Amino acid sequence: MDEKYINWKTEGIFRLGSAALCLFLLVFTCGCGIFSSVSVEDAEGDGYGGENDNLVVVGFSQIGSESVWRTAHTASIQAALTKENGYFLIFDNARQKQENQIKALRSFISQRVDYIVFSPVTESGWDTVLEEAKEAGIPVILMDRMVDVEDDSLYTTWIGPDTEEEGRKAGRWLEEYLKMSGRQKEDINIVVLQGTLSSSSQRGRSAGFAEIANRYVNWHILGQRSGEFTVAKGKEVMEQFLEKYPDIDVVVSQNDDMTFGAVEAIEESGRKVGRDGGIIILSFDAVKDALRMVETGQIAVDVECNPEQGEYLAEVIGILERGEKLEKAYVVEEKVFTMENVSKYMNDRSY
Ligand code: GZL
Repeated sequence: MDEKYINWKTEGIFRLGSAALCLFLLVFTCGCGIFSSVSVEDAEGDGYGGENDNLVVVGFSQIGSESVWRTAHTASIQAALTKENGYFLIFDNARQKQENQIKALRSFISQRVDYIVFSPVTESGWDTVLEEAKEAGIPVILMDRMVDVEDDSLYTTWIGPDTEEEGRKAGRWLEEYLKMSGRQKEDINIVVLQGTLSSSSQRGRSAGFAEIANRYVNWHILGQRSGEFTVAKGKEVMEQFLEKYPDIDVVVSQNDDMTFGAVEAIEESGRKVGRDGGIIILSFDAVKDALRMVETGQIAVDVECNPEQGEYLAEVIGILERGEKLEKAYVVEEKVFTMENVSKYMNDRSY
């Protein structure tokens, strides 16, 4: 994909995003929902005509609710696409199944929504349904994860993280740490908890980290297995790794939820985590509970993956509504958190 990456300054959007997200959480908990967000079934039932005629109708197929990050991602989009902001949001939770996403996309097409938005659970298998959306003249906006299609006219644009760069950032941190601690010549035994296999996030983080790891003959990736981005599976796989590899030095865990499970497994096995003689944990997402573990030293580095993409989506729809020039890709900005810098960001975190 020959994309022009645009790094929108997220200062303004980020602050707005956080405020919108806090509003969402406040309103949602008091039960006075402000969303026109309905499920696919409800929308197919009585539709959204009448008083909603002047709203921009968006069908959004979300992967599921497998992680803290995913919940924040969903909240960010629901907080941006409110009725007050001029949207009618039809939301579907696919529960990690591609067939549920394809069903939802077909439902959005039959309801003639104005825009289809989805985060593809895995990269392949989308050509047919995207052809159908193209035939129906409905723009498709990809969010978070990417599809692998021959013809990139099958989607209008993509908003998300550069997960390959995230993988490189983790590798570069480890490189630097080993140098600073005089261990750059030591044999380093590494295991990798992969995210959902064949998702662009898993493939990107794996490729980016491997690009750095392949420079060092003394870095040994002993095993890589999918923890499916969840706490439970992450713990289960970590227990298997501990059983099989008695001398693990580093765990690369491709999201914080798997990290929570992995740290539990490591500590239950009697081993420690941390830079002072424990297993070094490299994690991704940078959700608040994980950043607290960076502050305590249990997680050595957490590479941010920014889920607050709702404001970016609203900006992109605005560009399309105004018929202005649109880029093929919009990359969200992301930081790297370590014990040295994390505290100054803790109050900013809304997820
Ligand atoms: C990343 C996103 C991943 C997160 C996980 O772009 O797709 O999915 O890292 C989430 O927490 O489940």
